[in-house]
Amino acid sequence: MLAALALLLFVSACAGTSNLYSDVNLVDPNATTETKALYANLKEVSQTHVLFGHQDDLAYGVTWRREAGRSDVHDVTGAYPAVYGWELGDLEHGALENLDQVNFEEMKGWIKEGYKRGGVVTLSWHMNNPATGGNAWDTGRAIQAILPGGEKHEMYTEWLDRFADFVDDLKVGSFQWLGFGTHVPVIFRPFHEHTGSWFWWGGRNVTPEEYVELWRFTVDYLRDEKGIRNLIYAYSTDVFDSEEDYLRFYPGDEYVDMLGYDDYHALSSDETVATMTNRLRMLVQMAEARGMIAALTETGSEGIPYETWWTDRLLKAITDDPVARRIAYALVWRNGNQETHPGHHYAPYAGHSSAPNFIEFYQDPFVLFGDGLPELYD
Ligand code: BMA
Repeated sequence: MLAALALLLFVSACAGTSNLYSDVNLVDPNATTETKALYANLKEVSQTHVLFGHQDDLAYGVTWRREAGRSDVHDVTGAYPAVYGWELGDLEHGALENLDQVNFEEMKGWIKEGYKRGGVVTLSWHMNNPATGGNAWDTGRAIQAILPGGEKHEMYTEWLDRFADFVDDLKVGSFQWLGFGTHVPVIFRPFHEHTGSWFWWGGRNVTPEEYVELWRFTVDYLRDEKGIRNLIYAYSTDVFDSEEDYLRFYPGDEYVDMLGYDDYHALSSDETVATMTNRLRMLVQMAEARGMIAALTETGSEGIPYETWWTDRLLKAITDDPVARRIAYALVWRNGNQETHPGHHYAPYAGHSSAPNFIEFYQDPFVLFGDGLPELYD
């Protein structure tokens, strides 16, 4: 009996990692099987489709909060997004809720829900300024203070410990106390939009060397000290004009799994749609040259005033070029609740003027929502 139990435990411990995906070269060579599978499958599906993603989709919408099973995207199309974005800001302080009042324990539940539905999970982190005590938008210099030897270094590793606990807790399956269960793979997108100067980790507030050091320390710590095995590391800039521009803060191929960028500019007029296509083309080229995948990690039009934005701008920008169309996913930002953030929404809700066009976008065979996904974790 004991021997059988020991064998069972051994088999379950081995099940987490595998050499099945020997062609998947992740930052973490010991990433779980499901993490590697997700990467391989995203690479494949990106050849023919784009996945649609939405930030905070299950937590709240324009007119509701915390309603089981609800989603503005689902209200309009009858389908959930394929990619679920979630935000960790304030987790570092041990807060119960993130900076947008989403409870972290509930967030874990929604993350597992999306995963069980076959969807993809990605995490952003508007991390507070560790040196000044201000928020992510407090641009006081901070990186030197948190690197090894800096006066806030220990505090920073405590913040990463909290992050590690969070992603380690994203486990599904029964008999977890016996070592069973599966960690939900997560596309982790730290220190994003760093080519702009609005966060303490980017632009004029740092040197490229500092950024690279911070990135590498963070990855090394999570992978080697904490043994976190369910992360895909995404490097994600703001808008850029050239490969050189994009790679100015690049930590190196051995520290990055996928290339992304955020663009809230190019789709604000018909005239600049081609600018996004051009950027996506460059992005995919840079990714493919490294055997990586690419994604439009954030985009959107606040309030979506242009009724045919979904097909005439977003879909057009992605599909107008045979290379650009090989991005894996495009994610639009959150649907801020009307009570606290009137007008701050990036997906339609039932009755919104762009809803009919969003349904057209959903029905386009090139676009995948949650209901059209192939198996991504097998
Ligand atoms: C920003 C806005 C803010 C929010 C932040 C983090 O773009 O949506 O209201 O706090 O993202 O989610």
